[in-house]
Amino acid sequence: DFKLSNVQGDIIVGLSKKTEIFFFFRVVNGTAFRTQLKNLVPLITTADQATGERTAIRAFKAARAGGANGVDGQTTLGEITENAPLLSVVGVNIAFSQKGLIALGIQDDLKDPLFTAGQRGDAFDLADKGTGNTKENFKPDWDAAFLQEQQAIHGVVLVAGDSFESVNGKLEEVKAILSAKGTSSIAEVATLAGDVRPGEFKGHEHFGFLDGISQPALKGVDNVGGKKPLPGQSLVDLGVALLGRSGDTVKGRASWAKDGSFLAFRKLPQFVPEFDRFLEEKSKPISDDFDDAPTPADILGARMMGRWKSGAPLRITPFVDNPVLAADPQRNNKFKFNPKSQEMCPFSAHVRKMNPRKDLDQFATASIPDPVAPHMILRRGIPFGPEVTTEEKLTKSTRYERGLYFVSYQSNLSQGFSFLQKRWANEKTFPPQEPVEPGFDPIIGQAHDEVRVMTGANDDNTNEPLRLDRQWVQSKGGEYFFSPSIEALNHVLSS
Ligand code: N7H
Repeated sequence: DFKLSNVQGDIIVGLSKKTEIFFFFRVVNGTAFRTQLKNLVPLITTADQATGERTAIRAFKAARAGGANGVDGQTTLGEITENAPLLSVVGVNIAFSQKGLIALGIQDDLKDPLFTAGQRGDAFDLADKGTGNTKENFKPDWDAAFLQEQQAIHGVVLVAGDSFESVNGKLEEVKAILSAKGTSSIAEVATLAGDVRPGEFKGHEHFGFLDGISQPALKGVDNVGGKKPLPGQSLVDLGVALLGRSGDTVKGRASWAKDGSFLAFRKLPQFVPEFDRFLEEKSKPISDDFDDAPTPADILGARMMGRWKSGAPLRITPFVDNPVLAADPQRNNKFKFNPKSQEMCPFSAHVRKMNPRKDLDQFATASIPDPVAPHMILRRGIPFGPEVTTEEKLTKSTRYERGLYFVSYQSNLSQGFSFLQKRWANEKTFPPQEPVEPGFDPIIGQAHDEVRVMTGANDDNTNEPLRLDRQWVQSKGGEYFFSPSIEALNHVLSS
């Protein structure tokens, strides 16, 4: 009974995004909102529409390249954004916080305690920066929009597409529907806009690394109708992403929650000049003199990430970048780690912490053959903020806020985003490698009052610890949302 047309498009396929606006709102008139939402549903981009857009983009690209078709099943951010301006594609999705569901009169418990409590309630355990040293008295250092108590965020409209004009135009359409007949059912809490980076940096996040390479493939979606996962791509149960599907182990959820997904939104500013300065100062001098020898700073950055900026994985090419390999979807994700060694890629490297391919095989069981699979998330973020200015480069300090609007989808927040942050990124002893302590994820690992340390940064002496002077990614808040199925939007949330 599974239909892509019943699932919001950002969850399963991903909306094509060169620009994306996150419009955070509160419901001020629940009755009016329920009526107006009914008229909004036809604007919501479903997963089958999003698939159609990708196919069109791929065909367009193939035609322009003069024949060869793109690789099916996966379109990189770069591929989409490169062509989107000529195709004009705009998508809309909507999701609700627990307080939002209550404002609509929905009393059902979705059985996800982190969603119920809201992200503010998880901030201390995520080890976000803030004041107070207990969960009870903790006040995170977040942007005001995410700290509102009286004016709490009830929902978010995501509008993504090829240009700010088209995306903004679509958002105006959405707002008009939600204020039809002179009754505005919502009030704006905050509007945030993200942009894919310009020119040669498209698809790369602000530290410079290519993003969006590795995503899980979903059973029943990515392995049917002639499609198959890319080499190295994990094929996971549909229920890892969608509630009520095989692999969602939570029982007793309301039936209307089926085919919805929890959306974790995080505003994650990145301190880029400071990051670059660290790489320059702390990398070990090298005397490599072969063609294309990377700089010491590039080597250290790659060891912290587990991939070169091009996207090429260290596990395949540990000493020198390989942009050709990086650009080949048949090869750029086809690797597993050697659980015994961090010579080629540090145990704590961001991509190894977040997907410890083969490192956890000792924990495999008959019912969970791949212990990483239940923790996989669909990543749908977008960078925000301007390029680093010359002045910032010279002074090596951040003046203009920039970073990542992180978005992930999962059927269970305490298995997905929240788990990855707390149990793997922030956990010094993960992956378990006694007597070696891998240390923090140098990119996103967080600690309240501890200087973060990683090992494995120096490939000549992998046990040598490296002090990570500061965090270069620092959360400014966010919220947990539920992105319902189209049926639920039509028949349960609206009236
Ligand atoms: Fe990460 N980055 O650009 O530096 N991430 N991430 N992430 N991340 C990945 O493989 C980045 C964050 C995951 O399957 C790549 O597609 C930045 C959070 C997962 O091999 C790069 C930030 C969480 C993967 C980045 C950030 C994750 C992944 C390699 C914050 C979850 C896939 C590209 C500002 C809690 C791993 C790729 C795999 C990959 C970056 C945040 C999770 C380059 C800048 C908060 C699961």
